[in-house]
Amino acid sequence: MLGGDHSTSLGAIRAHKEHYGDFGVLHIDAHADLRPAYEGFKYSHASVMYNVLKENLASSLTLVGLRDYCHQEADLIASDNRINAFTDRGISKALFAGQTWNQVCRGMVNTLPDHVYLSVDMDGFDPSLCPNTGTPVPGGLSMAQFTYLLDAVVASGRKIIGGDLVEVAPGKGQWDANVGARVLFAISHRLA
Ligand SMILES: [Mn+2]
Repeated sequence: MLGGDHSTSLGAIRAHKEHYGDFGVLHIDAHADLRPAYEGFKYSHASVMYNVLKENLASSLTLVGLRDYCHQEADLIASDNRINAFTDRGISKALFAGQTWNQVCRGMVNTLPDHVYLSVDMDGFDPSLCPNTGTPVPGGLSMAQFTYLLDAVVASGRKIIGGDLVEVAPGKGQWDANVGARVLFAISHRLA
């Protein structure tokens, strides 16, 4: 599914639940998107994963690249055992201390059940790859880290049953769209 802002993933995930039953969500994003509401609106891009959990659409949620979140979201991450968070800070810390990207990815993959729905917010990447996305945040994944992670999911025997790419805003010169197209291509090649 190609977005649109991140609120659009909810419909796609509902449809996958109906068709596939149980799966976990691998959520790549600078944000947790776990707010009960944003400025009073319950179905905004900032609440999409809150709604996924609230509607019991996913058995687990694995957040990767998280680096901008509020206290309320941190509390939910700490208290809901369906949520596994790999913050940008935690990832960097592991890499700086000598862990390999392969080891870090294995930790992420281990949190996933057999069936995986992939939700990719463009702002999960380093902003040099998405300068025109709505809410860019310093830090984030490189393209190579992203494709390596997807390969690690597939190599583990898990199946990526579907996915989405959201929050791509072309901007002047179309650079974000160029990257977005390549991200979409990378996802499509790894679907079960
Ligand atoms: Mn998002």
